[in-house]
Amino acid sequence: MGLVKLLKNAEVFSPKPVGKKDILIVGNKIAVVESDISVNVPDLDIINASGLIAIPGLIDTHVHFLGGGGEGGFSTRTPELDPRDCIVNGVTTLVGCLGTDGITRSLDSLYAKAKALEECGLTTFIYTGSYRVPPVTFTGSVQRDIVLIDKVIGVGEIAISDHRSSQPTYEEILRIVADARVGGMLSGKPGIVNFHVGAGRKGIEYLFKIAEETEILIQHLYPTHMSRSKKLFEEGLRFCELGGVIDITALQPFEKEENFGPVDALVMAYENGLIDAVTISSDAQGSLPVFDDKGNMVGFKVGSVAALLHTVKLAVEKGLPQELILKTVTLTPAKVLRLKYKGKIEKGYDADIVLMEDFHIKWVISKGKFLMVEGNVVEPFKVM
Ligand code: FWO
Ligand code: ZN
Repeated sequence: MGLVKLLKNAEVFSPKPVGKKDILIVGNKIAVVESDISVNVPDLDIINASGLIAIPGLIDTHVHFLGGGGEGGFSTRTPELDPRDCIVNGVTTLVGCLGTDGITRSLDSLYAKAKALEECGLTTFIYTGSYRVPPVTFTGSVQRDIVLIDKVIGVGEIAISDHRSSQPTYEEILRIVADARVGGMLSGKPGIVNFHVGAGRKGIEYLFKIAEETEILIQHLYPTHMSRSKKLFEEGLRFCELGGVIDITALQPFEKEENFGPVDALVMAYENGLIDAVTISSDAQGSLPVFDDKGNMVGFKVGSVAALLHTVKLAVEKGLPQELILKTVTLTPAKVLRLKYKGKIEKGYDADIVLMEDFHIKWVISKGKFLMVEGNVVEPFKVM
């Protein structure tokens, strides 16, 4: 495989639809997106992408790299992420987190797994902390973690309004957000706090208070699981009207959309003109527990990265504009994470490109490297 690759005649969604184009890749970058590119260099890889659509590699901002779970005892812990799942589902950039179990799941292991996934050709980042406040950290301070640990881009998933949270006070949450913001400023990172929002009645009350009563910019507040209920999502849309971005958890391939779910949320966001303020993440490898009214876990499933494209497909089949739905898993998360060169198929951007036909992925290119060729995942995998 050479350093120069030419994808011919793809229907490009950048995510804006730009029609049939050739895409020239040089090294790990997109060099040109044009019609009829002809280039003459040795070792040129030419891929005939006729009949395929090209979308930017998907960006998943909430993945339990190590697995999570444990809410029903040790036997309910969930398995760690297999990089092949990411490639098969077109996810090329991921942010890893710890969840309920911040005791037996460590930040050191999370960092190591993020490096392992990077060795397999993906782009990874992590949140410091876990559900609990005060947050577990590498260095004793979330601000130092963000400034000194290269892959740390923020704090999360900090649980609020949930029977599994540490019942943090508003002041504790405010201090974490303030430290994340300055940590981000000092290191050129987003300095976001990814909040796990449970079903509790206080919803994202704390986040509104921070946005409305302090100098902290709303972009540092990134609540997830916001389509957990219609009521919570409506509260989330009000947060978007203040300039915030909210994240919803994708519908897992094995789930049925009950009374309210992510696709309903996407329709509601679209109808309110707020689709650009919504991202979708998978909660992959996290546990999706079900509790009875006494708070006992009565069952659980495991999240999958497959949920991202699955939810995009369902939303498109429901008639929502493909380019706007694609933005929720490409350009919008890239903006939240302040990844200047991700989330678009455009000159100068990282060559993270997925070629697919009817949502069946045929080729995956990540940072200019083939990770999937004609439907087959490419070895070598340094991990597995
Ligand atoms: C969500 C991750 C939940 C873990 O509420 O937060 O439990 O640590 O593995 N998952 N607790 C899933 C719902 C959004 C369906 C997590 C989990
Ligand atoms: Zn969560």
